[in-house]
Order: sequence, then structure tokens, then C-alpha cells
Amino acid sequence: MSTATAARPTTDRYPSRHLPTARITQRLDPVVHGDPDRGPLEASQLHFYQDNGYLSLDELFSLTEIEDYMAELQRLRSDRHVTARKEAIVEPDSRELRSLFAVHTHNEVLRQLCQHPKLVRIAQQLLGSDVYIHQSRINYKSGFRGKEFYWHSDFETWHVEDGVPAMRMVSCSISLTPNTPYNGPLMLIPGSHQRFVSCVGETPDNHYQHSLKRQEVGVPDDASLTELVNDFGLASPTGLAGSVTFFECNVMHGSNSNITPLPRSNVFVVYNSVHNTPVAPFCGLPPRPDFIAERRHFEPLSPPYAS
Ligand code: 6CS
Ligand code: FE
Repeated sequence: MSTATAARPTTDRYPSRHLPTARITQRLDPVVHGDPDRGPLEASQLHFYQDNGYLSLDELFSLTEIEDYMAELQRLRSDRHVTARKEAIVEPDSRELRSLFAVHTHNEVLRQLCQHPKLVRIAQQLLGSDVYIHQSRINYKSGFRGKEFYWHSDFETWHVEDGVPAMRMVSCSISLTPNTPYNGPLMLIPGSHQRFVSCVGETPDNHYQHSLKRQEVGVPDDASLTELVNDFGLASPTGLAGSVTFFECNVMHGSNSNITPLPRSNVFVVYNSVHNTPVAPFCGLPPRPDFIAERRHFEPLSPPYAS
């Protein structure tokens, strides 16, 4: 039965930040949802994603296709009004632009990238339904002073703080600068998406005002991380500008600081199934602002699923 007609879930299937000790439990949701044959990915690509929780596509966009997006990213970086926006997050030390959220809502050029049919069709195939954008952001990770993103499962936050019920979301990281082994590329634990790591530590009020700069609550404990790395190892997809990595909402990931002169600026788009819209946050606090988590506009992106 489609979850669109099922009663809205309110039981917390992935409790976290409640217990005094961390726990690792099995994932309760499919990784690839729906009919895997309905979309552009080949069976081998779907199997890799199912097993590893991510899939990298080199040169999904040609340099010609993305030059406008790259130019817009640079324009935004040099626009001194941008850091004054509520959607802008600056680095705690250098005050350099760290992230710019909700670019799909306030920037026409980047809206086109976030809603690009090449990306939407893949997200629909992985989520087995029509999709909408839960969140978008540029993570600039500038040269010399771009700071790390500590280990975390995005879903743990989107479940606890945004109230997204199920693991039926996928992030898409679009490289607008080369992602090399040296300038703080995405680092993930392949296969970790199959386990849910509940975190220790109650969610503070207005947590996003700190967590988006340096996340310290809703991050896994050392023992759980050690267990995951011992069982699954580490992977760090790199690629030229135009390469794209889809990663499952629950895969454990992070990225190191960038002390090279080479920025690692990626656009991240988070697609959610239209059958998995947020309920009340499971932490019991008020929802996070719309520019971080969509709570009203769930209209499906085009083209329609499996059209
Ligand atoms: O809290 C969030 O939604 C954001 N935090 C991280 C570290 N990754 C996902 C997202 O950008
Ligand atoms: Fe993340």
C-alpha cells in the first residue's frame, strides 16, 4: 500500500538523543525504494548504491553545462550582502562563508541546477516516487580556512530535528570545483546506512544556530564510529567539477578541513519522497526554519515519476 494513503506515522521508529548510552540498531526501511527498473540508473549502479549507500557519477555534467552554475557560485561568494542573509552560515573562526542554504528558493540559476531533470530522475528512481526538495545548500569549504564537517548521519538530524519519519531521502552533492583527496572531499563509511546509530545528548533549543557551524550534538560516539569503520572501512569519492555523488540519507559521512589553496565548493540538494513529509520533530522542540527544512511546499518536481 502506498504510504501516501497510510495513516501518518507518529511512532518514533528511530529514537535518538534519548538514552544515556549510544545504541546501534538495524535500518528498518528499504535502501532503493519502489521498482528499480524505473529510471536512468543501471542495475549495477543500483546494486552499488544498495550495498554502499552512495553512488558517484563522473562528469554527469559537462564543464559547459555547469559553467553558469560555477560563475553564480563565485558571484554569491563575492557578494558582500550574501553573508547578511539568514540562509548564510559563516565559519566560526575566520567568518568566511561556510554554507548558503535554500539556494533553490532564492537563486534562479541554482534553482535550475537543483531541479535539473538529470538529478530528479535519479532521485525518483532511488526513492521510488515523486520527490520534492527538503533542503539545498552550497558548502563552500574555502581554501586554507574551510573547516570540517564532523561525522554524522544526516537522517538522524532530519528525523530528530525536522520530523522526517522514514529513511526515504537522498542527498546529491554536485562538485562545482574539483574534489581532490587533499581539499576536504566527502568521506563516508560505505555500508553504514544499514545501521542506525542513536546519539547521546539532548537537542538544545535552536540547535541549528550552532550545529551548522560545528555539529557536537547528534554525532556518533567514538565506539560506534570505530565499530562502523572496522566493519565497513572508509571511502572518499573524488572527481572533477561536474561530477555528482548521490548518498543515502543515513550513510555516516563527514569531511576534513581544507588547508590547501583549492576551494572544495559543492552544491548539495536533499530530495525527499512526497510520501515521507515531515511530522512534528521527534525531539519535541519546535521545527527548524523553512530555509533548512521544507515544511510547506511538497509539490512534486518534474518530470513526473516514471513518466
Ligand atoms: O543539519 C542539517 O540539516 C545539515 N547538517 C549537516 C552536517 N549535514 C546535513 C545538513 O546540511
Ligand atoms: Fe551531512
